[in-house]
Amino acid sequence: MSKRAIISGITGQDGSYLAELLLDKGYEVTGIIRRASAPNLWRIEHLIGKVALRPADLLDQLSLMRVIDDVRPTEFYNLAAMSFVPASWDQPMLTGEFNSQGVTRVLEAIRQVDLKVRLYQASSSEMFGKVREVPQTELTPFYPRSPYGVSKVFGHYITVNYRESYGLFACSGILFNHESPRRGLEFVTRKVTDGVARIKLGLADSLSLGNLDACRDWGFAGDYVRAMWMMLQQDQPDDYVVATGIAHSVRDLVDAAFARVGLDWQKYVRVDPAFLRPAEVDHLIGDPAKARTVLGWHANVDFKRLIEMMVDADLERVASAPPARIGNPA
Ligand code: NAP
Ligand code: G4F
Repeated sequence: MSKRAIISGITGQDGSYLAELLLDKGYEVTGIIRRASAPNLWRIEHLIGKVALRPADLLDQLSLMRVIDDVRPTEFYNLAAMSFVPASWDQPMLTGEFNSQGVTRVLEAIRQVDLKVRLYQASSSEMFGKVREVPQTELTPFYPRSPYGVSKVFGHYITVNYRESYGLFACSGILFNHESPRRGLEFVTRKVTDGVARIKLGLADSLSLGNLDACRDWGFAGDYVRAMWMMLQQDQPDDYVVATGIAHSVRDLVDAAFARVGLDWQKYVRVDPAFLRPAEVDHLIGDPAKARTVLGWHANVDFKRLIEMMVDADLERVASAPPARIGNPA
């Protein structure tokens, strides 16, 4: 009998890659989508007809219970979240509803309907914030620096708590930044690669950014969803850091992206204080030793290849898009 998985957040970057991976492995995949006034399926258009889509929302307990009861999944991947850090200062309470209580609702739904469902919870390196040690491991204390980071700490510990209280097979992946051509345009990697494509094609003459000194451990989303699946195939539930172990600054990112199209970034990039954050996470670098040893996971795509892949995809998309549709191809 084929395995059944539910993915919350299937319309997001990670959800789309995870759906592809699970379909390849023979899973029946159901994606949770929330109602929007306009279609928001551009990342999974190629999967329509291969995945089932069901309406539910992290804000609505009964909708989660109903979908679990109907589908009876073997695995539930909770990827849905308000994931953009700056927006969490604008809407801290809603961020908590999605990323903290939303996780509790998923856990409760599983507990009430079928305790055997295995759960993956999308925890984040943003929880390390003002880092207490370098590199960060599963044992590094958290010091979140944004409402988003705080909300994810709650989501992380409530998952641990349900594992310890009720014996739920629940794993948290503490994933460091991971990117792809499907990344939202507001995140710095995609903002830069999209900006480079527009400048190269003569559609823009500058790119405004915030803190160029911030460092992140950037990997490829396609590699990271593999780690999510691996966690749920183990004999015991546990938490894992997923990272490349190599950090780069935003300045390195800009340099690599402009170099891909033969331009000198210093002629185009402006620093705009509007993109600085009330509190910054200066430097994240993860130690993926446990994921490597226990899961056998490793990243296939390095930073340079990732940025080249994203620049190339944005060049192609911007060059072929009619003017009104330049942006996310929704
Ligand atoms: P993303 O592209 O922003 O996708 C977020 C998804 O969550 C979207 O499908 C969105 O649906 C859905 N969603 C938001 N609120 C919802 C709600 N109330 N009910 C149901 N669905 C809701 O994020 P991502 O980059 O794929 O990240 C996936 C998860 O990993 C998130 O939890 C994120 O916080 C976490 N994470 C990401 C990274 C990273 O570097 N990408 C690193 C660590 C952790 P709509 O399409 O309707 O908006
Ligand atoms: O790309 P970012 O917006 O990602 P951030 O804040 O690290 O969060 C992402 O990774 C987390 C994992 O650590 C996830 F949990 C979270 O959901 C999300 O996927 O910003 C990266 C860095 C920051 O230090 C920011 O200050 O880039 C710096 N930056 C500089 N200029 C900018 C900009 N970020 C954005 N978004 N836009 C800029 O213009």
